[in-house]
Amino acid sequence: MAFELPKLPYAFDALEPHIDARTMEIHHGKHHAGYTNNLNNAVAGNALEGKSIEAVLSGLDMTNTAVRNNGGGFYNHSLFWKVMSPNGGGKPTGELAAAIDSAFGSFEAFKDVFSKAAATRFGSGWAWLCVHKGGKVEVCSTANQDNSLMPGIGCGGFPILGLDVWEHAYYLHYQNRRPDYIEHFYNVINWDYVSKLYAENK
Ligand code: MN3
Repeated sequence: MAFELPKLPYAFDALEPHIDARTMEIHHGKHHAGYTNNLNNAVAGNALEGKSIEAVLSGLDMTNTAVRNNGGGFYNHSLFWKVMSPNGGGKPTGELAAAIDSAFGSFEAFKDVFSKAAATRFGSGWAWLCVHKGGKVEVCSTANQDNSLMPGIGCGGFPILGLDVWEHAYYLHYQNRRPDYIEHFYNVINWDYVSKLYAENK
């Protein structure tokens, strides 16, 4: 069974004004579609074919750049669409809010750490909120399409919130103003979904 590009769970323009429709259209229809096709080509006819994406990434030979880049791209974007919502924004509640307060002191302090991780990632990559077994949360960032499911990333735990800081994610609307894009991201975060991932993977 080949990997399939997941449908966007909302319209291209649903996240405006924070993320513009044209960016969403190209990001999903060209970039994510490209990672998906290239991943399928990279696993076709070898031992990785038919495995789940989680199994592919967690057992990855990191020198296999085609699977590393495209498997990461496939997984990361599949998560990215789901952690955003036109009804998003606000703050987490319940046990995720408590874990964030415990790790960072407050939601505002978490935002500072997460925004800094996203802003200071040089070149292309992602900022993450991850959960460790036991429930502790951690912020980190990775280069390119790497994520914390891959071996030896040094950014532990399961990714429950990811922010794409590749220029293709924001350049049409924000040009070089990555910090503005990061600030607007908080208006579309789907904390209900992030909380669900927290509960399932803590
Ligand atoms: Mn992207």
